Amino acid sequence: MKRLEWDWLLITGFVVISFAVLFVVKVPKKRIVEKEKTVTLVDTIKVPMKSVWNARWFALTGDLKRGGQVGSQTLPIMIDRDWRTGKVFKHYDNYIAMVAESRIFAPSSKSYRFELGADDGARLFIDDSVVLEKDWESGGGFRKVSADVPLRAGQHTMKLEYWEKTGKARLYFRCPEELTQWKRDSLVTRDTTMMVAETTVYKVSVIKYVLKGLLGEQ
Ligand SMILES: [Ca+2]
Repeated sequence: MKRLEWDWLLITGFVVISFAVLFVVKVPKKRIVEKEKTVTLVDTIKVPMKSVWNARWFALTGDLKRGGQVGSQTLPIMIDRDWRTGKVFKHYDNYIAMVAESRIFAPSSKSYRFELGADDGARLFIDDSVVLEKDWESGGGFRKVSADVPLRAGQHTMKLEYWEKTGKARLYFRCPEELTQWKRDSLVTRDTTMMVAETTVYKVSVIKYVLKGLLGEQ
């Protein structure tokens, strides 16, 4: 075989092998695609809140101190219970005491009127300070007391203490309705399906890649 024929054979072989390699070798390419996906969204919703009293009842000792707890109950925030000489809680008609706690929310900074009435003794705390007291030490027949209490805007805690020794029994509490209803922010999550842009890496053979480049295809 002549030298020239060998050269052509080598060149042809080289071209054929090169194309074969180009077809086989893959190169990675990126593209952005839209995919339908389930995503979790977090929303803020307003939850209506209403104040209630979480009350615990105690036996009252002979020296007018709270003894052991005898039960608990939830009471509406506005109280007007007139037990007269009947049962106050469970089978207790005498020597019974209560401690109730609640939260209120002042819509603006100003004074709000609170009323308390009791037979025998009661007192009201707001944020751990006594703001109203009805015969707490001495007891006695039913009587109402009231006070205008300055509150800064926002949430406050209330504690109501009450005791009944003997005879008639009654408890009364009032405060502005606007303090007892408010809305609280609450986070909720929900799943929803939406189109999401996503980068996908895929491989393309070199020859197709070159041809696409030449043809201007994406
Ligand atoms: Ca009494």
